[in-house]
Amino acid sequence: MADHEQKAVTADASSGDMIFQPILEDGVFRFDCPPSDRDATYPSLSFINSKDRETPIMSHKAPLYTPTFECLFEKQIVKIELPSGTSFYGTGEVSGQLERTGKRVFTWNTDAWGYGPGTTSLYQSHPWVIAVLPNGEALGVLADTTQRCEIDLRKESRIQFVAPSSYPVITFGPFPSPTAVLIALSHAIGSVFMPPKWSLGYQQCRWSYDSDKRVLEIARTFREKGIPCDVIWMDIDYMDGFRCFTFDKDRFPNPKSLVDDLHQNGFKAIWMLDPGIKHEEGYFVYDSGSKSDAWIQKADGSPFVGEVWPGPCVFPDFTQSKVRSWWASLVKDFTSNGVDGIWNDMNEPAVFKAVTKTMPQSNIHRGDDELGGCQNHSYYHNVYGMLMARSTYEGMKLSNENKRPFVLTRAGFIGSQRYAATWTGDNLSNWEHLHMSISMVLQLGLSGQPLSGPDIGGFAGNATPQLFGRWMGVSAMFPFCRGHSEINTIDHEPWSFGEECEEVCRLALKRRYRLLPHIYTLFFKAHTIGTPVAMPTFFADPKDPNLRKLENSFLLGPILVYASTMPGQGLDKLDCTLPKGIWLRFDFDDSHPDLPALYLQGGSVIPLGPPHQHVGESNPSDDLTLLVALDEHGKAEGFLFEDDGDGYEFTKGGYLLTHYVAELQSSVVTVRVSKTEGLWKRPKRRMHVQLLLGEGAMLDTWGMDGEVLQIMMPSEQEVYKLVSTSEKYYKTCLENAKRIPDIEEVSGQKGVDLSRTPIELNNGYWILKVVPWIGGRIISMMHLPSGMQWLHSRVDINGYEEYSGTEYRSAGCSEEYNVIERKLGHAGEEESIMLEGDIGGGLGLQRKIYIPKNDPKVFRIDSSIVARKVGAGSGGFSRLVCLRVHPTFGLLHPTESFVSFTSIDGSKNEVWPESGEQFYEGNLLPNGEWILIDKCLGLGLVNRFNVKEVFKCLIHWGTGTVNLELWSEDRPVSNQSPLRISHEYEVIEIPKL
Ligand code: MIG
Repeated sequence: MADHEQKAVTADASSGDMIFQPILEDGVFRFDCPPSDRDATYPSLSFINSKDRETPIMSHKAPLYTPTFECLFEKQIVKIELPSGTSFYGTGEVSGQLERTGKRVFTWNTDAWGYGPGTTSLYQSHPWVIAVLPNGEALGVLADTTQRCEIDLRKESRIQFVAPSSYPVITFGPFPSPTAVLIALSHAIGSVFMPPKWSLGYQQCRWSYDSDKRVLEIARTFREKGIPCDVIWMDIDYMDGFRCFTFDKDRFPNPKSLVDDLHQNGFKAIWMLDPGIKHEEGYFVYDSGSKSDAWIQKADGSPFVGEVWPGPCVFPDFTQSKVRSWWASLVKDFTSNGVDGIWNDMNEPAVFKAVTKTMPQSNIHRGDDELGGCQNHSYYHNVYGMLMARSTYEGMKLSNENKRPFVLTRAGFIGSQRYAATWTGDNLSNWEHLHMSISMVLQLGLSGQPLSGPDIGGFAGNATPQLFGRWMGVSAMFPFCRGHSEINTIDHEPWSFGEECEEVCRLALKRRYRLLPHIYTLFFKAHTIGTPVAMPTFFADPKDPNLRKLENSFLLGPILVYASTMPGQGLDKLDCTLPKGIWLRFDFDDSHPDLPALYLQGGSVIPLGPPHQHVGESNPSDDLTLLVALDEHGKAEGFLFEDDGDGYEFTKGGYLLTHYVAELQSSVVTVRVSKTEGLWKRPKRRMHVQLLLGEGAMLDTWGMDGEVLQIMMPSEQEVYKLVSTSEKYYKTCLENAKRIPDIEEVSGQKGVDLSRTPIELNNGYWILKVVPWIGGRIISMMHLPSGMQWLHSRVDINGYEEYSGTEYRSAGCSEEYNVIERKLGHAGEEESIMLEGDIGGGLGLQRKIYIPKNDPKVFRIDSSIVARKVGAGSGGFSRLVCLRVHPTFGLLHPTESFVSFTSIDGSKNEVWPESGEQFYEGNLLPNGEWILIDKCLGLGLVNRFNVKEVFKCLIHWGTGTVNLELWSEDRPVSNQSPLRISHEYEVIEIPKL
């Protein structure tokens, strides 16, 4: 940087403490940078009432923590320093560990197919952090900007946001607990819409049930097999040529009658609507949208056309109220086909054949003034999905004021819970993703969105029986519970993985249905008060630092769910860490090693219903069960919310909220109604009280709901006996349960399943996951110091692979490796693995991957094609072969990534995504190294190689990916002349600005 530039920067820079104003309620503050006028900030899109952010309130409190700011290069950097021992959460829909310290994410809604634990931008944006202080109090911090925002939690006890100037920062608290922070947050951003009760049942989806016949067959099978289910989903293939608001004439000739059939059997139907509208004259949606000038524009004012499923598409500009009404009226008409819910996909928005995977940032949205007015796409990108969901929600509401809309959206922004539920996108069918799904659901809940869940069983790839069963077991306890799978995977229904898995799924879902009155009550509270539904375990005792990183368990209200996410390790081998206090295990006589354990917190009462097949089957006069766990003072309490399960009568008093209490006094436990609310009369029904004693033991009694019930507490000795008998019984149940066989374990010989289990190399700097599968894939390259996963893929596609041919996915694609040697050292020792594959014609592909002891920052790969038994007839030479190294790196910031190198002839090169595919040979070949640079992260991945071995280099930019390929020359090999390429990778820091 030249001197004069340096000066200009310094003069321009401003920094200091942010100034505050109390807003909303006691303990909530808005902070701004003093030199930038408060009024220069854009309107809030996160707040339910954006005026609340602009309106100061009277308060005598002053903030405890004041953020500092710095303005540099039109970026506003905000820092908050907190006491050491603070733990971070939130940041919305994020993969990886639950406790966020050490992590950095970027809010930029991205179609993140097959994401990994290190992916820094997924489908939704929540510029929001909850800091749990050492004393258990919590502070919430919102960077209220729609623009790309870096949330940097890499430094212990420090939050840093970086986003374009100017934006306000809102702090909530410190309040006494993280729950109190979430309640206060809901006053700002609104709470979750009240879900119809059926949407809390199990839902079955796949891409796609592609005919009405198949849909009905799936529905029938659920009923025949006695597996509860409420909803069947229609993915994109129901449409006529992917045109939204149409139905395929052959496969879905009469949607109305299909839905009637489904309804008759107690199922609801949900249909997909994408934002990409086929650019085709004569198609009614295109024509009417063009007439109302509804499309997002390019910088030159013409409609932007981008490719998605239907081919060339235009995109509704949901930032305009006029366009939202237009869309809502289409939705309204669509709903008359008996549509119960709508699924909004691809609304990041995702665009094919673009390296950024989305539309150009220079596109123009002519947004409403109250949203920020006319702006380019970078301003509205992160809220596009939320505004689409909002418009869809409004359309459903228009069609029937007396039904609650149900919308599921893939993209979202903090605040989108007002309109839609969400799921965690295109995950992978593996154990790591099963594990991550717990934290992801929890983080969304900590970021204002309580209604979420993963694709159960995993979207991409085929599940194994045990993985599927376990996933169902955990997910049956998640707020949103839906099985889904990608096109071309094997069947992923609960009965697709053998009878043991089917039984586990049946048990898991029956549990869920027994708990539905409880889950529904939690949602009523979430909707009316803003309390969370699924919470991390530490919520039970935020002061206890030992709970803050627990990822295998979570709370569903006062229920603690404890799951194993390790293959082969069932519940029987799990050591549960429970919060302090009383936690009493219970089950429905359904304990199984592949299902999670359930505990009820002392002091709670929860309502249970009978195990129905679907929500519509239940009615108010069903027997009610109360599960009671007394606290150390012999007391317990809890709620049951009941209403029509749909519609809005509940807002006019049409409901019954019952507060039950239990109390132990002189050896008698009395259970009674302490308070009720709402106009509904108490139904005449029997009530069963089950008093938990621990280890599954219980005492019970029957009576009528509304009356006082009593249970005699036996002597301590007797209680002890009951508990130990029950414990023994539980152990026998677990031992005798029919476990789900694990294919990965049982197939002892080499083969598909065995070789698909990754081998991990880990030296504290790099974690590499290698599968000796096609191409000898490295499926994950995680660099610990930067926290970045440079490459991640499925076992069967992409990642780092090597072929013995120049054609991509050629015959070479069948090159399967065996592990022939493996040294997994302890920290500081060399870690290595040798792989070998037979490529026919007497040739072998050999590869050694190792992390040298003296240089742990790099890892090396030596590969060669060697002659093993080359026939004498050919003079000891093989056919022509080429060794092709083919790594596919994931780009976290496709617009800010490029490849940099100096050629042999000394020329310097920067290769950006626009260049598509480029070969370099001869003097233009990189001189022994090239670097993949991510400007946004300030990091580069260096790839060094021996120029004598490399004949050609290829850069190929894909959709959010880049291949940096090394090709050997193309020649025959003999015993004396193998083909070889040795290369290594290292991560370096690149100065950021
Ligand atoms: O480009 O509609 O995440 O759930 O099945 C893929 C097909 C489009 C992505 C969604 C997935 C859905 C799929 N969609």
